[in-house]
Amino acid sequence: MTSESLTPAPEHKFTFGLWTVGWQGRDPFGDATRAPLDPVESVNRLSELGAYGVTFHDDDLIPFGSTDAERDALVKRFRQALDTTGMTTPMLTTNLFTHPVFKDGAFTANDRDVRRFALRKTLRNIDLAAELGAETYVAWGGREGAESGGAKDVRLALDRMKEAFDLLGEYVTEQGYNLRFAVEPKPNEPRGDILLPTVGHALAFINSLERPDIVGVNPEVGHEQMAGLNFPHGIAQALWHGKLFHIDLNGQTGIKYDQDLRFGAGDLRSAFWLVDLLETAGYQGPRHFDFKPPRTEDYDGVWASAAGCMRNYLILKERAAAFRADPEVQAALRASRLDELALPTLGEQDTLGGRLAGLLADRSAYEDFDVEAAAERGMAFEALDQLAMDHLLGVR
Ligand code: 3MF
Ligand code: MG
Ligand code: MG
Repeated sequence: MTSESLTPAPEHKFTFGLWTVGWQGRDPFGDATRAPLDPVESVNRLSELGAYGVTFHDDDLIPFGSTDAERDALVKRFRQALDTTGMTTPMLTTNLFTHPVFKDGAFTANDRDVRRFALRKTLRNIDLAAELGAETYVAWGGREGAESGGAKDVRLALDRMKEAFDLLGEYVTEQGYNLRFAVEPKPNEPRGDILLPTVGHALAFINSLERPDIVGVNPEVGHEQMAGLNFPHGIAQALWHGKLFHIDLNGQTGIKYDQDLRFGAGDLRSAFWLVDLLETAGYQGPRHFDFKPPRTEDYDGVWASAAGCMRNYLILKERAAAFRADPEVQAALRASRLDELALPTLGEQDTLGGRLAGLLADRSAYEDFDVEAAAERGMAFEALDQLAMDHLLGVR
């Protein structure tokens, strides 16, 4: 492993939310442990570390309630930092969760005027996203949910959610913006239960929209793991549907609160398989980090944590490539019959005389099939997994 291959560079497409390195460490039990961070400083420091760009919620750059003049000045200054460093802004999003007005949600708040305000706030920031050349607009419905059963009619709330996405889709289409939406699922926190809790729920919801082609998902490592799900499996399915528009990388250890650890911390084996998948499946989008440098850290620790996200990705990319290139691994994959999984279940002879005719006439598929012998065959998965472990741990 060369130090060059572990040096982040813009071609790796590493991006960071302004709210990640800018998190001041305020949590439900404790005050901020770090001073506010100037977004321009974040752009400069992340650029020095080798990042490709930054992403942000409207309020990360333009504090809620700013006047138009203040907004223009902040955007101008920010754009100058982007121009000077060459940093990009591939994704923008809306903060529809911090202000108390969103305490019962935004697009699905019971209060109709809150829903209308949420739409206006989003449309305004979509204009900025287009202006800054973003191609993805993420929608995390953090407050879309409930703590109690009677508080939300979920079917009506989904009607309102669909209405919102249909309107936003109509807007970007009419404006001619080159912008696609990415729904970010999360099962809970800050609401007791959040709507569209997993990748699967989000994919099903997208199918009901008027413009499903411009809506995909932005899955986050920790969010799926909070639901006890296998993140690489969720990503594989999103890719299979052509819906992986964006991704939030971070670390999580099991079913608990949203830890937002740096990427690679938490479930390391899952991170290995995730990087293996992203790098072999042709995912072209940004490798976006949505983590929180722990509140124990000062700003040196924040930048060390951000650098660690990128370094861990590059280490895992190296390890996964070594795994795939290893002749013993290739033999082990064959021993586990992964090549056979790639074959269609029906063959050419089955299609003679109708699709099922061949299968129904094939005695070797049923009447003469040696079920007991097939049941006895080992799958050799343990040897394969140990090879993966050896590569991950750097002993091969
Ligand atoms: C919360 C999140 C969010 C989203 C963000 C992007 C504040 O758990 O992951 O971060 O990623 O809103 O839209
Ligand atoms: Mg999160
Ligand atoms: Mg996220």
